[in-house]
Amino acid sequence: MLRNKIEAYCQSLGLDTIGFIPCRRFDESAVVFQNRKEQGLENPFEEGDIEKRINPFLYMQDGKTIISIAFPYYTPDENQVDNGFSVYTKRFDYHRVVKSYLAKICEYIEALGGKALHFVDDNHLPERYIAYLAGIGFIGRNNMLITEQYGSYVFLGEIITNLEIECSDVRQQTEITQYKECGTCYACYRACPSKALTAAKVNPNSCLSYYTQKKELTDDEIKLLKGNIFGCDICQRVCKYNRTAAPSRLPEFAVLNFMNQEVSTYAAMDNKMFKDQISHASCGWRGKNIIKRNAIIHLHRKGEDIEAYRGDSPYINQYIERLQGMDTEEK
Ligand code: B12
Repeated sequence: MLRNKIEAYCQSLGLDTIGFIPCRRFDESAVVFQNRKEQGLENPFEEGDIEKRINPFLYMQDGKTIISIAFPYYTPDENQVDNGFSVYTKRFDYHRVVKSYLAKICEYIEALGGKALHFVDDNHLPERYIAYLAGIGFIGRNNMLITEQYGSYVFLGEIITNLEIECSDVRQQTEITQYKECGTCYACYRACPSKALTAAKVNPNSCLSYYTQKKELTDDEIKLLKGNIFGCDICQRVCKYNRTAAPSRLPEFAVLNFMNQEVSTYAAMDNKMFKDQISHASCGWRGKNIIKRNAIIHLHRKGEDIEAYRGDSPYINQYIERLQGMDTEEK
């Protein structure tokens, strides 16, 4: 059976959380995306054109099956410095790592006689929804796709193929927002400092992860950053399903030494350090100055003198001046 062959090949690469759904339009998602748009909940990093988000045939006209694959990335490491970088940013750029695995699986599918296209984050399809339908995991109140084995510390990648492959059991869409697996646990709602997660709505525009990536921050947003330099894991750290998460077996996701340094190193980062090191990590795509700015905010919050980090960049200097007139200190 094709499915067994593909699963066995993925297993040989160390990937064991895989699901298959028929390739179809996600018309039911259009309503969800339209409602969010109207409520001002669409995030600037999301695709605004709904058709591109719900129609996989735009990417492969004769697509028959979508394969969803989870890529575990958490590795416990006693020597980790808590420096404000979220778990995923301390590793090699996941787009590149995940793509390298998906490209091998596509080659395998092509050898079986099919066409195959792979995606990670670079398509506009709803990756969590697809993973949910494919049985990879469930959606938690923290909005994360949570797997049984690895908790929520997984990236999601997909392959569209024109091969007809036996699919996973169809899951009920209505169950998504019932959060059955979370039960009476509301730890993430309580922990989220900016109340991006509440019973009323999930608002990605007030997610701290988004603040760390935003070009311009208001004073309130600066005060709320809570020491995060890139990404935010607060809602994942408090999740009970992550307490027992199995470590990733993918060697590419080992912690990078250059992402495990003291905060002052990033506040003082020059172009060479960015180019040779940081640009290769998952936060690299956002450029040097946003990371540098957030590191300086982190130090100011700790009560440190940030004057020494002034340099050639008007953007950084302007943030230093603003911070010097503000009280951001950790209370
Ligand atoms: C934009 C974006 C962000 C934005 C907005 C996040 C958000 N809450 O939507 C920001 C920058 C804030 C962000 C943060 C993070 N992100 Co992000 N992000 C994306 C991106 C590019 C699009 C997400 C999107 O469309 N959001 C809109 C909302 C509505 O969709 P969603 O929550 O992703 O999925 C829901 C809808 O699709 C809905 N849905 C769709 N159709 C239908 C139909 C019906 C009937 C129903 C009921 C529901 C439904 O069901 C899903 C579950 O609720 C995806 C990649 C992708 N193409 O999907 C990665 C992605 C979601 N991010 C990812 C990660 C890892 C993160 C962070 C953990 C990084 C970090 N440490 O800071 C945080 C997590 C924050 C959080 N708690 O959600 C992973 C998630 C992996 C996982 N296990 O869930 C993804 C899938 C990237 C990847 N390829 O691995 N992200």
